Amino acid sequence: MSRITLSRFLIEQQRSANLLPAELRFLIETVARACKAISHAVNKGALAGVLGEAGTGNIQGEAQKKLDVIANDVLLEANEWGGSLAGMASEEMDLPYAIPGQYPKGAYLLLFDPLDGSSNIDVNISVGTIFSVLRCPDGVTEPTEADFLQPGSRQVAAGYTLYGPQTMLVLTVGNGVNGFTLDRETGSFVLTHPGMRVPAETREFAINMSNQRHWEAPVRRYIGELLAGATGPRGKDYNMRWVASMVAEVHRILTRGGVFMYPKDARDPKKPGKLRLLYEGNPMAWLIEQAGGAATNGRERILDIVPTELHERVAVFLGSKEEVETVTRYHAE
Ligand code: P6P
Repeated sequence: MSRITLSRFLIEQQRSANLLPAELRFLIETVARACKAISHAVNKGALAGVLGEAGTGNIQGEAQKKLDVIANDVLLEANEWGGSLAGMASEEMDLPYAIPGQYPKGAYLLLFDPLDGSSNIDVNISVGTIFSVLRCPDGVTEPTEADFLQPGSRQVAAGYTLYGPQTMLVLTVGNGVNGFTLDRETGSFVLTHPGMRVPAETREFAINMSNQRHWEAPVRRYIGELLAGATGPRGKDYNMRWVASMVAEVHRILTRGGVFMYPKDARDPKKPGKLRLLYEGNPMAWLIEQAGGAATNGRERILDIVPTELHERVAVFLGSKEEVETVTRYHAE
């Protein structure tokens, strides 16, 4: 059977599902090309002198890794000239990135976490790029922060590239989730995981247990039941995973099920969570829902949240529907 590359897949989506205007197809291909360059840099690691701290910080108050800055620059440079975008926003940049005047503007806004999980870089554990595409409001050619503050339900494309044992790009444009593996010999992303689905039930959960004393009561109740296993109300034993790289956790859940949680905690009651809504929560929530799973902040569907600021945080409970619905129900009780 002939291999279906990302380019062919997108062309066929454009023809069949009419979900992909040419400008959006071009944007997705450009993001994929940038991720290939990031994959190359990540894989070179120490050999290219790209490990370790950049000596700078970002708006999140986090020390930037050299590869955070490299990945961010690769995505900006790859996407600024193509004519698909009116603007970009990144976890690594305080304000939105305006398309330089010498380039044509387009109808879309691109948001990304250029290298999620970068604390894992120096210890050679999987990291990833997360991206989300919104439509720029009609008539806006110089988007401001307000133009990015759209609920995740308005995304037109979302995905991630996981830099793991394989480099894989996983994408949705609103009609399911498909996974592509990078063939380094030809430089193509090849369709290897068509129609990814999240099983409704699971025996695997992912949470950073060291934060347990800071969780709200519904989360402590829910996790307590998982830990009680077959002796408790859930009637089955569970296993736990924590990679500290959201892209790796979400990929595992899209591949074999599970539930991923990063609850808000009592250390900073004003902060609704650790993860970022616009370029982590929203794209991952859409992918999970498109694959038959569920994604809430414990109280409401993540994709319904109307953002109030670009780097807004969010609590995340996503994955196998049965589990997400249970822990969300506990918040309401
Ligand atoms: P902790 C990575 O920094 C990240 O944003 C997600 O990719 C990951 O799931 C989470 O934070 C890990 O957080 O507190 O366990 O280091």
